[in-house]
Parts: sequence; structure tokens; C-alpha cells
Amino acid sequence: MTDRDIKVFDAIIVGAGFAGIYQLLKLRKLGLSAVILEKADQIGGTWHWNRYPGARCDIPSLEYSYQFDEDLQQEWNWSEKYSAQPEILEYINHVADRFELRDGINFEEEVTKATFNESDSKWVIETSKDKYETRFCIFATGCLSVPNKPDFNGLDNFDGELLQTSTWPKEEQNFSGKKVAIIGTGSSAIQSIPLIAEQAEELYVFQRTPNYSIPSNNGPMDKGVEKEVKARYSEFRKENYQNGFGIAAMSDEALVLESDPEEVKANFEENWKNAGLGFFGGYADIPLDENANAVAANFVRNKIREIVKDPETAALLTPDYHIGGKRLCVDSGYFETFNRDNVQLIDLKENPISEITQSSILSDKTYEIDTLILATGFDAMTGALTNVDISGRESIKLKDQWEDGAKSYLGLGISNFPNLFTVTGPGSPSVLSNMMPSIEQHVNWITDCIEWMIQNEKTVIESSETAEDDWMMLVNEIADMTIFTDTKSWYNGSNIETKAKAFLPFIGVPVYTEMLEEIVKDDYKGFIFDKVN
Ligand code: N01
Repeated sequence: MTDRDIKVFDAIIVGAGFAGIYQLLKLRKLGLSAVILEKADQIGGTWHWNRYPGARCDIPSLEYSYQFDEDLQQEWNWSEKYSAQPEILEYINHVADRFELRDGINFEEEVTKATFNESDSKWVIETSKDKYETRFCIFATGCLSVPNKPDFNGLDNFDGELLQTSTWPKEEQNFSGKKVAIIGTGSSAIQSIPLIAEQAEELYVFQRTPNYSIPSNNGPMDKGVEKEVKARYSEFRKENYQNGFGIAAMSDEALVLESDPEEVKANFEENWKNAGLGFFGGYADIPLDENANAVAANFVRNKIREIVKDPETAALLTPDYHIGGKRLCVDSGYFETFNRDNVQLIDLKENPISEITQSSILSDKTYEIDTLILATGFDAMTGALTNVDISGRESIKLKDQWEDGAKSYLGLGISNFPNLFTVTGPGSPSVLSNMMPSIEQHVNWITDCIEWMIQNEKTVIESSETAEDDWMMLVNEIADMTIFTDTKSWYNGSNIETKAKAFLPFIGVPVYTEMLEEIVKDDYKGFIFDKVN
């Protein structure tokens, strides 16, 4: 390829999920030339890849949707309280068509390399097909987009059907008459297991760590609720974003330890029926205090024992760590599924997988199987960035800079990587918030920042190392106030052995929002413009 073939844009956006699509719209409105480079053959991001049975949103769809356009939010109707993956995919496609964005997306172009050229302050982006040059580079690659595929002994020898929840095929899968194994019991497994169990002849669930899960009690959209919300949609959105996690069901005003225990129990009972992810939303001390946390945890543990008939299976399914330490799951009949005769739970703590053969898994005994499903999670928060060969100033590689742990200022900018923005990057509320408003918050911020740079004739922006260090210290100080940091989870990188361990999401949407606004008012304090080396 000669330099003449290089395609030039003002901005390159990586990823055509909810973040990338909205970013393209905003940059176009600003009058910039921009393109999205997308690895998949269609839009949707996480909702394109995770099409396993039962995949659905764990935040009510009236909240898990865009708010930037009043007509859009008024006209779109969700069929269920928590929408399933096909409907969410339909929605993002609708948005792309409605705002005529499709022609700004290059599909099946995986970004492999991004190099900052200090002589002209431009990024050179290389993909599986092409080469691009751009001033601004925006990674809208999501927090849970790089699958974790553990290196099980003998996995490559498996001759049956191998599936992974995070890269599920488009063709419908039929498990009738099949012996199926699933490894992992996080949200993806918890959503898919009840549906796979209905079809499979046998389902073997290989569990390393049990999870807390709350029933979704999903159902058709309550038209009364929808009408009420739509009558005051923008206020509703604003109010929700003032809660700690940015979700309606999670306003935390009371304390478990200062409330009447009977009243707490009654509230948990109510939340068990209605709140889903907001199960302990009403109480502020559950993330902070061992004793308060134990009250909520014991409530769920008792529910598991009530639902699961076999006491041994119930005991294995009962978590012993702080509730909330791992991301809470929301299910439709998960624990009930273990009462079926065709479902077996295998405890990997007691009997790790020693080998996978052509047709079986070896653990406490040999399980002959036709299909193996990996529901083993993601290289969360950082994987989508460190998987690309990104070089910044002085050819510093992002992967090397983050070897001892990811550092970012506000989850938006990274020192030594000028004009590179991340949407919902590490150090922002991201996965500990409703992703949709958090995506919009970041995309709006990035667009405003670019506009400000143009108006103020600034060429290059980057975070200062000091601002970044101070920010990550704050992220960790806040996390350390909770009792969640000692649990092994993808929040702190401990699901991947080789990964640096650090708690990456910023806890507290309202504080974050306030700080973000203050920094802008203070002429982007902590950022450096047109740095001179
Ligand atoms: O992944 P996970 P997920 N040997 O990391 C196990 C979002 N999401 O895809 O806990 C054996 O939670 C691992 O065991 P352990 C949501 O934010 C949202 O399920 O590490 N087992 C765990 O059980 C969620 O939190 C929705 O001991 C191994 C499982 O695999 C996030 O995505 C739906 C193993 C991985 O669970 C991730 O969920 C789905 C090994 N070597 C997902 N390695 C919505 O509702 C891993 N495991 C929107």
C-alpha cells in the first residue's frame, strides 16, 4: 500500500456499538469527517456478539436506551421490561437507519495497530484491510468485548461442537438430544442455562464460584409504567443518574443496620419480586459494612436453599463472599433449573478440570459430551485496548504503559496518548453504572472537548501523568471504602491470571459527574494542550 492509498478522516471511531454509533452522529453534527471501523459484519457491539439463548439486558429497557433524541425515546416501544438481545439489536439498527449512520461504518475491519506520529500529531490506524490517518482517535470498544478463553488442558482436541457465549453463532442452535457442558456460572451462563436445560438431554454445569442472582421477574412492558415514564422522560433520566449507580432502582437512602430488621426483610422480599439488579438498592451500607452486607447476603442464600431441592446442590450454589463483590446477576429461573433431572452441577473447586478430550471433560469423573459451551467471561475494561498495538509519544506502547495496571484520567484520556479518547474507559463509572447514559455522557464530553479545541485553536490534548496518577488513586481510595475489593472479580482483573490486579471502575455516578463538569469549567484541568517536548 502506498501513502496515496491512506484514507484520511478528522476522526476515527473504533467499534459500532451503542458508543460508536452515537459518537459518529455527534461528530457529523460538528461537521467533522469521521468513520467507524468495526470488526464484525454488522453493528451492535456486545449485542451483536452475545446472542446466546436468554441474552437480555439486566437494566430495564426504559432506562437502557438512548436519551439524546426526544422523538426517538417517545416513539420507540419496548415489548418487555428487560429486552432480549434480538430486540436490542433491532433498536440499535433502527437508530443507525433513523440517523442515516450506516454509510459511515466500515465493517469487517479490525483495528490492529494505531501509531501516533509526533511530527504531524496525527494517528495512523491500520486495520485488517486498510490504512487510515486521523487527528482524533476514539476507542468505543466497550468494557466487556474481548472473550476470555481459558487454556484448558486438551481443549484443542475437543471434536464436538465448541461454543462461547461471547461469540455465539448467528444460526440457531438446537441442543435437543445432546449432552451439553457449560463452563462458568457468571451472568451469561446464568441467563442461558435455563433455556439450554429445556432442550438438552443432559446439561452439565461446571462451576468454579457460585454467584448471587436475583430473579428478573421479567414480563411484557407495563403500559402504565411506560406512559408515566414517557410523560416525564428527561426528568426520569436525570433523577436516575443522580443515584450512585445511575439506575432508578438503586437510590440508597436508608441503612440496614439502622432499620427495623423486619422492615428490611420485607423490603428485600419486595425487591426480590421487583427490583432485579436493584435488589439492595434501598440501603447504602450494604457495600460498606460487613454486617449490613451479611443481612442481604443471607437473605439471598436462604432463597437459594428454599428454591433448590437437593441440599448438596443448594450448598454448592450458595456463595460465601460479600454480595455485590462480583457483579450481581439477574435471571429467569436459574436456581429452579437445578431441580431438573437432566441438570447436574459439578464443583470445580473440589474437582478441577484435568483434561478435555475429543469427546469428554475429565473432572471428578469423565463426562461424555456432544457440545461444550464456554461462558468464561472477558478480559474486561482493558482487553479491547491492550489487544490493539497502540503506540503513543516516543513510541511508548499502551500495553507496556499499563503492564502494572491500567491508568487513565477520568476513563477518557491516557497520558502519552494524545488525541486518543476512550468511551467508558477504566477509571470511569462504566460497568458500575447504567452503561447507556454513561456512554452518552462520555460521547458528549469528547465531542464538546473537540469542539472547544477547534474553537480555541488547540491541536493536541492529553492527560498529564500527575492528573492520571491522582485520579487512579481516587478510584482506588473510593473502592477501598467498600468491602468489595477482596472478592475475585473482573472488576479488579482477578479473573485473568496474567492481568495486573486493580479495581478499575469509579464508584459513584453523581460524584463523577460533578468532577467531570468541574474539570471542564476549569479549562480542562489535568489535561495538557499542545504539549512541547
Ligand atoms: O462472565 P463472568 P459473564 N475455569 O466473568 C468462570 C455482563 N453481562 O460473561 O467466578 C473454570 O461473570 C468464572 O468463574 P470464577 C455483566 O456485567 C451482562 O458471565 O472466576 N471456570 C465465572 O463463573 C457480567 O458480569 C449481561 O471462579 C472459569 C464465569 O466463568 C459480565 O458481562 C449478561 C474459568 C465467567 O463469568 C460478564 O459476565 C451477560 C476457568 N479457567 C453478561 N475462567 C446482561 O444481563 C472463568 N471461569 C446485560
